[in-house]
Amino acid sequence: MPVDFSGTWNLVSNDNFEGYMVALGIDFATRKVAKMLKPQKVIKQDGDSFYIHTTSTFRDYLLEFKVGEEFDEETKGLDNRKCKSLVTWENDKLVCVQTGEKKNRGWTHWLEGDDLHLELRCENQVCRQVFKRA
Ligand code: VLZ
Repeated sequence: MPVDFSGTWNLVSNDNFEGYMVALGIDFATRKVAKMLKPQKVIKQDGDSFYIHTTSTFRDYLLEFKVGEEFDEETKGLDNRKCKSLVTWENDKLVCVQTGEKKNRGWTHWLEGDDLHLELRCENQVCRQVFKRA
């Protein structure tokens, strides 16, 4: 059985989100609000087609892509940059490389036990998030 990320997931831990937001150039006031949030992710996976909706009381962010197909991403409501994004499988991990103005930008999703993990990378900062099924 291939890995299936589908479901509704609630954030339970968020390590160094602050450092990640600073690396993205998010302003102080926005960071202050954003780091208090407990975002929820709704993921719909159909084979290699993904819908990942990150929602919160403050901002939300929708990403739709197919694994292996590069797409133009505009991080509206986040740092508002444009990048070329490509998501690939690395074994059972879903790895995104976001090529653009920011070096070393991307993220990785994987499942560990009943938890959904997300590592967010930008420049020299790594944010580690863990989600549990709602
Ligand atoms: O996740 O790129 O699941 O896009 C945080 C919303 C969304 C809270 C972070 C507001 C998106 C923040 C992380 C205001 C600055 C992300 C991908 C992997 C899908």
